[in-house]
Amino acid sequence: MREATGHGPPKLPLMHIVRYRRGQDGTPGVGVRDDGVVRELPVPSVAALLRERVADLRALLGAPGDVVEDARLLAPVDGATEVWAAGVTYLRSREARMEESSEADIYGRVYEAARPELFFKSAAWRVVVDGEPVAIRADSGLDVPEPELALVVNRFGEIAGYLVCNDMSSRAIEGENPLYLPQAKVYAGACALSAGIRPVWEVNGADLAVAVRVTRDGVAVWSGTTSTARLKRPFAELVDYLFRADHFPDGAVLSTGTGLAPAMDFTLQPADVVTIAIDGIGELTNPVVVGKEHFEHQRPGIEVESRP
Ligand code: DO4
Ligand code: MG
Repeated sequence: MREATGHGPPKLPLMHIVRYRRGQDGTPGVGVRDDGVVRELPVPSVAALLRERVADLRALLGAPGDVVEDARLLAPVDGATEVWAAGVTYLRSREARMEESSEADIYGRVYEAARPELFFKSAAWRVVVDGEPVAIRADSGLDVPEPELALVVNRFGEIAGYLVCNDMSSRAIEGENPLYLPQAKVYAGACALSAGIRPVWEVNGADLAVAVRVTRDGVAVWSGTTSTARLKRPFAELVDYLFRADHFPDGAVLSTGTGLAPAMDFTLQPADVVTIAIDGIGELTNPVVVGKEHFEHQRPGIEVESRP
């Protein structure tokens, strides 16, 4: 894991699909970043890539165009792509929820049930990327990052790639009443994704090490590791349930749930720095802020600008 400073360019030595803004004229674009070099792709958006089948996406990525100098990486989703998340897919998440909740039984039941817990997490334009702040709600007193592997799914329901996701959560609000889940999970600065999509044909997502570290004044105050091999449900099952009763014309990101949760006496504080690393996928580092004020500049169709 690189130093969790929350600053500096994301380290992406492997091949990733990226969205970027050119330093020179500010024009946005989509490209392939390989060994630190971004080359442009002849498409207007990541959403356009997710309208293609995986075989066609692979062919497109095989022939990138010119090198883009001084590309600043943006959140890896745009258009009508939605971010969804699965819950209670690891034993550790089940245990942690049962400990925090006034309704412990429902978490035990959903862990065992055929139908997974799936919930809407974010519109594309609200997603923050590596280096930008994530938030804790001003009206919550118990807050955690949730380090998760996210599936990038095209409009046909095929897994096209992987991302690192931080599914920021208010344990206080969810724990008070599970019907408050949307408020615990969906608010300004609650969804962070790593900058680059790892193409599915380049990496096997089934047994990847997931690591989290939270630093406070440079000192680690919580860290943990797990593996995607501990996920209770196959990726295909999660995607199947997501696509059962809806269309995703620009594809979807489906975060697969957390296998890491701190003890109940831990809560995030402003100025903490959260770093999540998933082997073969990437890293995601975000400083923590409190409240919605930090996200006033976010607008549909306008990417989140980096803050100094
Ligand atoms: O049940 C509530 C949410 C669970 C979740 O986000 C997770 O397990 O990762
Ligand atoms: Mg989660």
